[in-house]
Amino acid sequence: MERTFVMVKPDGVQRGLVGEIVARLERRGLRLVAAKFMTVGKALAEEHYGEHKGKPFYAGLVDYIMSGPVLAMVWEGPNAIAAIRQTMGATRPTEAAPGTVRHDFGLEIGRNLTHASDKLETAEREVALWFKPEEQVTWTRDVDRWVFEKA
Ligand code: DAT
Ligand code: MG
Repeated sequence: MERTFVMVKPDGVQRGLVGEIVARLERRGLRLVAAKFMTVGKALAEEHYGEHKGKPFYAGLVDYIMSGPVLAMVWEGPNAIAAIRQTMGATRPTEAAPGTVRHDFGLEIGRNLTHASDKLETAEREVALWFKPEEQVTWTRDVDRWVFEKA
């Protein structure tokens, strides 16, 4: 079972797509572990996107995630990292597969609606950056055995 960090970015919130995006992850069978609706301060924004520091789009990216409230979440499931990246689609919406969030709702790379951790090491770092251990809920669902081979 993997845990991964997911965020509906300010454009997704402003456009009323929180429910749509959460619904897609729920329908996929993933299990919600933590969520908070919040505005992002500069220190957190810079730390979150630290791997992109020095790139030409870094300042714009930091401003973008500070530009309005976001929904920060942790989701879990078998292969949750790859599954959620797939549901979100490629970084550039015009390269995202039809049926993905970024394809279905996006046009521009700087307004690509969501963030999702890209690998195990990043997921561990990002989950810990955004959520304290006590904010993460460990629980089971009656349906788990119909979704997870090993519940
Ligand atoms: P992802 O969000 O798919 O993990 P990433 O980690 O490579 O993509 O980049 C983080 C964000 O930075 C991405 O969602 C949008 C922005 N970004 C990435 N590459 C960019 C580029 N070449 N020009 C403008 N913005 C870019
Ligand atoms: Mg990334």
